[in-house]
Amino acid sequence: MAPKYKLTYFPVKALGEPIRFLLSYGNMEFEDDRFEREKWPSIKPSMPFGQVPVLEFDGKKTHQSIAICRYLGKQLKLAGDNDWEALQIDMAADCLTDLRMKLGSFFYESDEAVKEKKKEPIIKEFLPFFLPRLDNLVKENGGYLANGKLSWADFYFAGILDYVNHMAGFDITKDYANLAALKNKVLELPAIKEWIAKRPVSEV
Ligand code: GSH
Repeated sequence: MAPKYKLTYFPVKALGEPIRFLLSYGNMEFEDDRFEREKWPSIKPSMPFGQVPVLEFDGKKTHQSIAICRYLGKQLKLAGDNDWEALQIDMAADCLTDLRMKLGSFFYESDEAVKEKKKEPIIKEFLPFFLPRLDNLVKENGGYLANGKLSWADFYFAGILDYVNHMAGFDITKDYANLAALKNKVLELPAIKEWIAKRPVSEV
């Protein structure tokens, strides 16, 4: 029988990987549909809002990586035990989106001179402000992003980290022991280790 879930994405980790992590953690069999970049123009019109990742199940296409992770988190009891806990998880996840968007705001700039100009305040001002706070959040939460326990936001963090590091140009956890430990904790989960051992190799 075909797997119940099909994840359609570029042949990279990036925004697809947290979803792959959660599906793997939940032992939810999925088709890992990675398409070649040249095929994207013909695929784009069939995606709900012309973007991926898209997770298809029960005959429906779902999109928006955070929304999908929140949904899977609920299925896996990784979404907090009450509204307050869910809010803590959402806040952490939205911080990660802010981080990704900040880095993307210079990374995808094609004019090298403009790129450097946009990059400087993000690397020199935004990251030194943001990363200690994120690290401290993990410290205050006993090694997790929220509520002193594992949540879908931790999978989101570990899943997008290679992509974030690639855009930053260095490992953002290098000076932040709590962030590095959180990454390792997620990557060392048996189901995630098993997924990483069998997933296709990709830089980002
Ligand atoms: N907010 C969306 C999410 O979190 O899923 C962003 C999705 C997104 O930016 N997808 C990119 C994409 O589909 C790839 S990472 N790019 C191709 C395009 O927009 O044509």
